[in-house]
Amino acid sequence: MREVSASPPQLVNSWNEWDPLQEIVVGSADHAAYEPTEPGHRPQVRARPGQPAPPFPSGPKPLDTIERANHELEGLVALLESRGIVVRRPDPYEFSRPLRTPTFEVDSQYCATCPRDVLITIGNEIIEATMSRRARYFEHLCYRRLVQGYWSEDPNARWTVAPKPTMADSMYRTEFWEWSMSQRYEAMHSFEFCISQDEVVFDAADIARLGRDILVQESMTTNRAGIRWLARHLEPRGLRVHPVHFPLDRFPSHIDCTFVPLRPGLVLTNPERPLHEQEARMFRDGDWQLVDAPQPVLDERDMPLHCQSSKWLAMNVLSLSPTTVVCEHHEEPLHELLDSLGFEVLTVPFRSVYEFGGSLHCATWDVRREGGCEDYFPHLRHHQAPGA
Ligand code: DAV
Repeated sequence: MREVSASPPQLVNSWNEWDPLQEIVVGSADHAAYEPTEPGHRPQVRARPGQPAPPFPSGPKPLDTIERANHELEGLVALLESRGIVVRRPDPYEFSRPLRTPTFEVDSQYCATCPRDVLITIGNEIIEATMSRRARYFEHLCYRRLVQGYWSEDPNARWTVAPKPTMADSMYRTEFWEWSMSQRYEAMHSFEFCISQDEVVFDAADIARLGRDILVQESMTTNRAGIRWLARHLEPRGLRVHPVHFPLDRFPSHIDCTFVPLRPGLVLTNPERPLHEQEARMFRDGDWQLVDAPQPVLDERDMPLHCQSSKWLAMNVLSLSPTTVVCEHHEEPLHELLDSLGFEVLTVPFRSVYEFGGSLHCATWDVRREGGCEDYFPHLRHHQAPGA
């Protein structure tokens, strides 16, 4: 007689940004290329004072740049493994190759350093984002072997691929890049950026998970149709999708340098990008603390030359549990703040990864954390989410 087999493993389970971490994917800088100029992105070298900015490079990134980033990524892997966390890595992919689809062409692709932008775990479901930039259209391929594996081994895992947009010229507003600062200021409250509203577009990193409540930032990488798609997909499962806006951020892209939930009742916020007054109500009414991050150690002008993210990568931290956070090694003012809030602060150097698209939260994708779907905002019980 056959023995009754043990219950199948639960491999895919993550409901929020802070529950105890068990399994995670850490990105890689292997075969990365400089991001190309395209309608959804205009990379620029950071001009040093008194010097004109040279043109942004193209083609593969230099080997020593890649090696430095990989070294720091390995440091993160070692730290996570020393804490008993299972770490997986993406498959290699040659990013300097051009891409040609029926609706667009682009000279090269980017990298597999930031799985956070591409994939998100919501409970037992893995969602592959539509993506918003041409050079990142096929980035999911670096993670397909892993996703396929999770899906095969965990019979409860769900795997959803969001509809791929055309990324044709018509999907973008190229004039966005020519707007003057005063035009941007005027446009601040209309939340119109470089992608139009015609197709479903979102990057996974515009989403923050708080149990039943899912925040999605409207941005240069996520439009209103993208948020509607997520709401229609998730709300029948009992989740509440909240579009969120940070009116002072004129170039918003990805929520994790702006609004970073750390544990039930506490969010690390960006003092230069407050949450829209009305949207902050759910936090105030639920007695959540919104605590501003201190100024980052690096000024904008000291950030790495080819880094397209802001100095606020400083607050792009990774939670290992509601009491343990990993921060970039040099960000001492932030370490002190988190320490005073009762966290154990672990650190790794990570600045060499910045030009590959992000810091510790961006460069990871949590697949499994302990815990289930909690309602951290019970006062919203009668909330009707818009857009469904
Ligand atoms: O503030 O520049 C960067 C996010 C990178 N994935 C910022 C957001």
